[in-house]
Amino acid sequence: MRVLFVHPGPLLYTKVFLRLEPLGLELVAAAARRAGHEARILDLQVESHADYHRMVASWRPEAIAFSCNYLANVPEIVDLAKATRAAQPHCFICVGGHSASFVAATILDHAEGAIDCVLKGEGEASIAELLAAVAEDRDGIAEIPGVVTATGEGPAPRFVHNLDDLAPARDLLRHRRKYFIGVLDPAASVEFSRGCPWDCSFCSAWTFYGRSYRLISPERIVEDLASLQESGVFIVDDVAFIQDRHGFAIGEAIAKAGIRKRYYLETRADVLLRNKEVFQFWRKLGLDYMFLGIEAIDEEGLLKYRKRISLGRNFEALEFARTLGIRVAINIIVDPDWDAQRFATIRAWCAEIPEIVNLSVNTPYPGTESWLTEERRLQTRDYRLFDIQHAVLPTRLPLPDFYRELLETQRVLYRKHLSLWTVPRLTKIAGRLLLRGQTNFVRGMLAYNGTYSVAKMLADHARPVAYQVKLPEPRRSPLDKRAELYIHAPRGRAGRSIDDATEHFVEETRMGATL
Ligand code: B12
Ligand code: SF4
Repeated sequence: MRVLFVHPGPLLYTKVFLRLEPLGLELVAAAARRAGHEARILDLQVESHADYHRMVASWRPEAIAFSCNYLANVPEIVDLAKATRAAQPHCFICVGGHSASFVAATILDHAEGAIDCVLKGEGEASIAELLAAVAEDRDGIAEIPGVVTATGEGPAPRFVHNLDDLAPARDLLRHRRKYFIGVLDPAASVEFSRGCPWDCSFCSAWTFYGRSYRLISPERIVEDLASLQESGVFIVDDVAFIQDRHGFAIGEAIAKAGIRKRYYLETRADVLLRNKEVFQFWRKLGLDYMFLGIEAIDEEGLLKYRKRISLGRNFEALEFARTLGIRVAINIIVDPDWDAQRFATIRAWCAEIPEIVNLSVNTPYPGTESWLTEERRLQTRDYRLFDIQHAVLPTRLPLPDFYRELLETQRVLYRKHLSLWTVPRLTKIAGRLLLRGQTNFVRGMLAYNGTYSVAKMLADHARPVAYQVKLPEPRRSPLDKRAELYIHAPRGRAGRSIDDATEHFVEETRMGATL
């Protein structure tokens, strides 16, 4: 069958700071190709809707599979599906990915028959079976693990048997040089592990994978890295190097193979402090950029996000990260409840520290524990605003003032970040990238003012809303976590490839709300 795999368009963030290779979609496309299908990928982060419609009209795919990792992309995907159904009534249309898995039935409702099914969970595990059923007997699709149709739901999604058996179809991307993060331009995405053993109530990384944590072997990772043209590598793991042994083993295999890349990763402050030597070793291998989720700069804020780490440990982690001599970015969660004074405090604090500070607005997401357990007063249910750049919870300040403060703070931070670079490195790096024909980083910098403006943010809120996020039913009984929360059923300790000491460390630092 001819199968077109589609990644939806960019969100606000992607226009300025980074744009990443759609690794999950490449893995699913590879599984379809292995099963004998002809696969193509279209990434709307770098191509247009006109390109999409042209491809559908000329290539006439028999099936189209959309990737929906981000809730904010739901309306775009539903509208594309409706337009496609009108033009090609016999084409089978399905949606998969992180967010789609949590709101599968609602997506089908919005689509009014234009989407045949949502395939929940890891796409590689069932895509071949789904496509086989589409080719032979469309009525049989409801029997496939993870499938949700308008009339019912199949068995629970299956895990991929062994992550080492997978290889992304990187060759199917049509514009490989468009992916970057900051000065790592171009950058490819690589996976070292999958899942997260912690259980933060505001996060859906663990509910998707049933608190499992699986590793990819150093041999397989080296093979993948060696095949990459890109000098930059974005490690997509939720928390990098949880298990020190794995981090060392990958590093040693990379050193032995003589691979030289520049890496970006994200980790937790307590993991960084626990596994200092691993990060020092990776610095020598080319670790260039690290993202630490600090979330708040006061105990009250940490308590709010129920982070089981003290402020002191967070600052200790920052101190250590500084000794590595790499670029460190930290994330601060902006609460819609903040007043002007609070923004001013953050601006003053951020001006004093050398790190790049990223602001994200506290946004509740379906798929998280807090979505189901906490009373939510949303001021909007417009999917497109659930991108952690807009405020979907009611703001204490009038909305225009909130955005004014937010963007002013972001602008101060961005200016600080740029000035750190300007003298004289930024100009040199930008020049070098432009000479190599890599314009993503420079274009991103130039796009900042056009992308982030109070008028534009407010206009985003004023758009007509065709589809609204569905609120959870009011609770009458306590949360049944297994039934209501997880996409992949938890396998307990056996599902986590970590040693006992690390399991103990996770137990001590997780929120402890679940299995
Ligand atoms: C890497 C990452 C990014 C990368 C880019 C990812 C990309 N281009 O694909 C960057 C840094 C750009 C990013 C940014 C953001 N991210 Co992000 N990101 C992740 C992260 C950590 C891993 C994703 C990943 O690559 N995993 C590895 C691959 C192999 O898995 P995968 O993509 O999920 O694909 C699998 C399945 O989902 C499924 N699948 C995927 N597509 C399809 C398609 C079909 C047809 C099928 C059948 C199956 C299927 O099968 C795949 C293989 O098993 C996830 C957390 C997580 N664990 O999922 C958060 C996550 C997806 N991001 C999140 C958020 C909030 C954001 C931002 C909005 C935050 C911000 N700072 O502004 C931005 C917006 C990005 C944008 N689109 O513009 C949230 C999503 C919340 C939501 N419900 O919408 C997550 C879940 C993190 C979290 N814990 O809350 N992100
Ligand atoms: S440590 Fe917490 S916030 Fe980070 S990915 Fe895991 S569950 Fe999510």
